[in-house]
Amino acid sequence: MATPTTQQLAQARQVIADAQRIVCLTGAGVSAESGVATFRDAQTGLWAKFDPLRLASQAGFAADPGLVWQWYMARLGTVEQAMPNHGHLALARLAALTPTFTLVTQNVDDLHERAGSQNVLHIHGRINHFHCNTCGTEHTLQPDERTSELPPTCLLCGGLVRPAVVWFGEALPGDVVEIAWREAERCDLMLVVGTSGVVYPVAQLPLVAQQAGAVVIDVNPECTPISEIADIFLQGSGGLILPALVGALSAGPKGHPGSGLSG
Ligand code: BV8
Ligand code: ZN
Repeated sequence: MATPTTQQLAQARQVIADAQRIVCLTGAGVSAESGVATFRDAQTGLWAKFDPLRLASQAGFAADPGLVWQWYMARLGTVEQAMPNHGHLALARLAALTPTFTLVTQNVDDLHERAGSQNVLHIHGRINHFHCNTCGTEHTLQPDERTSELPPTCLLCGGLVRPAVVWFGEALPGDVVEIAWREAERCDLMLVVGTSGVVYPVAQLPLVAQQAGAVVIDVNPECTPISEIADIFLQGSGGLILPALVGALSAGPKGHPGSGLSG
């Protein structure tokens, strides 16, 4: 696998140091080094014979609510065991050093928050939040429900409880979409990490930013449709490249010639 050249890294560092408004879009790849399988790698072992697009859908839940519930409880268990990695930590540090930083994640895990990131925009929801699939009433997960064969039932209407994630065919949270698109149209830099860029409408965000004049930097061990349009494609893992990009940044005011980059 190719690694970024010193020149590419230096160019990316300068763009980051000069950026006043950054939007960062992350996908499953940023959590891979924490032991949370990516969506495409999730179907290993027990779940190998199940299509994630089917499991993560109303149709899948209607057809076999127990199977879908157990899949999410298995993923929740993995997420809770996991720890933020150097990639998550570097993004939290970059946010602290950037005047306006918006973190949009497709991930349903809470590793960005546990790394210290604030106001994380979960555009596809969160796996550790629950609500009734019928009336929407929020539900607090009880310990015994984690191992139950079937999803819990809603205390208000008796409907089935589901994780507060966005399933395929479902609308994204309007308030989050509004902020993500607005900030994408106003940012200097769109930093994309660990996404295959195949799920819509989120996969459009880097193009929205680029068409509004922002620089797009993509970090991924594999070349994806987003890598193709990126101004700078840094081929490698988030856990290695993000600290290399952010580590050099000092706490000085951003945007001043040569500032932000120590040593
Ligand atoms: C909707 C929550 C309509 C659930 C998720 C336009 C064109 C084509 C299709 C569509 C379209 N518009 C809509 C669609 C349909 C569909 C869609 O996009 N289908 C795809 C599959 C073709 N979109 C929808 O259904 C959306 N809803 O359109 O509703 C509507 C509108 C109004 C009113 C009513 C309805 C909803 C989409 C959201 C679905 N929910 N997640 C759950 O998690 O269980 S999507 C889920 O999958 C994730 O959130 C994420 O978005 C996606 C997985 O992608 P990635 O995160 O990128 O992960 P992946 O495994 O694919 O790749 C990992 C990458 O990391 C790789 O590139 C790898 O190389 C890299 N990597 C690996 N290791 C590392 C690394 N990178 C860095 N460091 C490492 N160490
Ligand atoms: Zn209900």
